[in-house]
Amino acid sequence: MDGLLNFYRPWDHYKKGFGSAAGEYWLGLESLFHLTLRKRFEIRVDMEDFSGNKVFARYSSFSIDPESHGYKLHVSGFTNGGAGDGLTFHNGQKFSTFDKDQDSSSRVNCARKYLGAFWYNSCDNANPNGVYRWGADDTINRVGVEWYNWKGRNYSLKTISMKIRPLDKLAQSVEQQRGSGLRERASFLVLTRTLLLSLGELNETQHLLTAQRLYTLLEAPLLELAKDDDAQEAERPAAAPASFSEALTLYLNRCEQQPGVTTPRSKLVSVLLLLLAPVLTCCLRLVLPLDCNDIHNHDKSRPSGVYTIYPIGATSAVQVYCDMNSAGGGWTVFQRRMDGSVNFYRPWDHYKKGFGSAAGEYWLGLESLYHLTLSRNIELMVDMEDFSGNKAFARYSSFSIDPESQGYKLHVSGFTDGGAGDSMSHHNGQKFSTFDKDQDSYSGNCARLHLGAFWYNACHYTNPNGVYRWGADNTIFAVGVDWLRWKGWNYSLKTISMKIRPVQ
Ligand SMILES: [Ca+2]
Repeated sequence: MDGLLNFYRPWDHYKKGFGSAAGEYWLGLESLFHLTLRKRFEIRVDMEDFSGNKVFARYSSFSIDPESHGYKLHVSGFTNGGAGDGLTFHNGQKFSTFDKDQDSSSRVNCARKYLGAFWYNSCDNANPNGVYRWGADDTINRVGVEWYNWKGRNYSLKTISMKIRPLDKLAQSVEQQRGSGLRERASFLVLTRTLLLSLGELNETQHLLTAQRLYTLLEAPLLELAKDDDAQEAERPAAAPASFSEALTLYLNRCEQQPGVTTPRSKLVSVLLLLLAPVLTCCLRLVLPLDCNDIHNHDKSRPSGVYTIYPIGATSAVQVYCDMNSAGGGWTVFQRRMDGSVNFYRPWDHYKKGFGSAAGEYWLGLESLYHLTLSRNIELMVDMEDFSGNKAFARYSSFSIDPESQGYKLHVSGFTDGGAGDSMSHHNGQKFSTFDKDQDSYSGNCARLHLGAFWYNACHYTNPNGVYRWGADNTIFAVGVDWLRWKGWNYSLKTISMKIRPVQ
């Protein structure tokens, strides 16, 4: 739905599930198997393109076999909702991931070739777990979030969701209740998260955690509150509210009925603020550090971790990971890959503003980076690790980028080898490129060709924002998280982090 989550993942992730129910996610094959085990299920696939057109495909029968049978898919009874039949082609196929090839192609590993995970045949009519390519793109054939029968091989959908429900009526109503509970919880999480985002200070993960904590905190008292109010009114039967949303509605109605009481919405906000106070207080700082080096200089005992810095002044609070250990510490990390959780194939405005979570994978943002390197001498360190536990680094004594008006042009020099070799000097003097803003030195579009975003030349010696490919893979040339001088073009690193600090 938004291209925030990476879906190119190994078998155990697809087995257990990943992502967040409020956003992009995969439920997990094991849960799916158990859900469809005892009842007859139908499946509906809803999708939307980037022009706002919506269609669906529906199948009256859906189930999957247990893991011992490769979670084999059984789907039939197609009804066309405008999307065409993308799934019947996959009927009878086992589930395949890049590290567990159970597809029907003897020539290729479909998951590696089409950068997804699915009940691949040889290979697909639908690739819902492919790369979120933000619309039409035929640079690399068929790797997007594709539904062939509607938009062809090289159109990556804006949204797609696959949903199931039991055919049997009684079971259906139970399932609907359960579903509405989940929806209610999800919409509460979204609401609270939006509120928290407007308050600034916390990152995405913390917002979600806080929202979840608030839900837990508020659910019982509100149910209790609404129940008490009901009991006091003699003319009404004292029916206890059945759900959280019912309790919340009752509570807000009471507030509205009493004259002179603050409006329900502001009341809800004040309740949330009250509960948030400790969280916010601990985040407020007396000083506004520009970068991790400021924090490090203020107190050399502070450990590595997530801190708030202010690269563009008091209103520019942003969370970063500070490396307080490497080579004397005080490093501000502006790019980090470590577990393949975040999707890095994103448009210009995402790379300008930054994305991800400072506690995990993230990109700080070109605008912050520009301000951090402005009128100071800055050095760059790139730390990396392969899947065998080997570590290496490359260090550059000078690093800066130009403003957006100059395409955030890169200036990097003064290489010192920490075993990784020099893959950055090749990019010196290049502007930053994303798939939707080609400023590279190649006739084609390097970002689309290498599924990343970087100071591409023609095109790269390193692709730190490429596809997290979990190690060696030469199926598609140089699209991984590569560092040419250490592991070549077809080895996607386990971790890489790019960090800066003022020259000491
Ligand atoms: Ca170009």
